[in-house]
Amino acid sequence: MPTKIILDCDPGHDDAIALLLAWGSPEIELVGVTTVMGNQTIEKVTRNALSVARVAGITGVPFARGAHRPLVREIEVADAIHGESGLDGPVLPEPMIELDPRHAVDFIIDTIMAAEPGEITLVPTGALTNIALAVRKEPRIASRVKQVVLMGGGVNVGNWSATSEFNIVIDPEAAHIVFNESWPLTMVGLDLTHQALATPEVAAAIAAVGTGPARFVGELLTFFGETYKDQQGFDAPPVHDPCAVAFVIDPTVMEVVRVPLNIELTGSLTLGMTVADFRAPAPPHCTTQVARNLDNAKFWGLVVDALERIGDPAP
Ligand SMILES: [Ca+2]
Repeated sequence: MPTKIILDCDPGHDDAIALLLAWGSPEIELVGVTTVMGNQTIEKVTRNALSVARVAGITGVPFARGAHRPLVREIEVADAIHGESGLDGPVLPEPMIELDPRHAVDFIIDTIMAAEPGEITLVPTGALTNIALAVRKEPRIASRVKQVVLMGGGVNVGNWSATSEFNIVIDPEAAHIVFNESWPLTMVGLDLTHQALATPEVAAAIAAVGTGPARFVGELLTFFGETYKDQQGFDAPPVHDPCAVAFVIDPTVMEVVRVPLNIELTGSLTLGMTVADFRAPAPPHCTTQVARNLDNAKFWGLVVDALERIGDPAP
């Protein structure tokens, strides 16, 4: 039985690859895609999600637009990394599918409440605004989801500040809500995703697939690689978001450790830090875990296999 997921994303170069990985993997049933502002405005990331859907030939999956700003703070976009469109590099095709009329928050609630308990896994790869709003509006979703597997945060590593990762720090209040809920939560953070580098060997393996979607990913990685080199000094770009999807496909792709996690909301230097308490073994009530070592070959194998399964969809 495939795992049913809702991908909550802000495409975003790595979000786009996460969406392709989810769509091309038989272990996953994509029951919905929701968008949240982050890498760019909600209008741009939503349009990008629909363009990626066309590239991948995604049909029969609802797409719903979500939060246009963080809960408390002003919006902060990552145009230095993802460009003016949020998905600079390839030509983005005109979307073919219509958005679901519901707000993402209502879509998430409706989908989880209509499913069996333990059926839906939430995979957020952007700010946690939609997820926080959903669980505040309908608290029963906390006990009905199977788990939350999110890309965000990092143990003692940041990318938007010395201590903090973009998805968490742009809406730390939302992250605080999500990390303190009762659902099982896996944090796939920078300490893991910085091991998922799109090296020239990875780019060659993707190019060898030889399809339109594979070329699209190649163009995404070229742009992403340039901005990551300029802005963050990486020789090869870390491809964060597909790591969370990969964990749902095959949990053996990374090592995880249970540890209490919480979000810093008041630090003058550490706002949005994901604080992990490793002082003692995790207590029995601890519902959070953090991803550590990545099986790099297995991870990129999943991405290449997904692209091969997607093939060349009709335009
Ligand atoms: Ca993202």
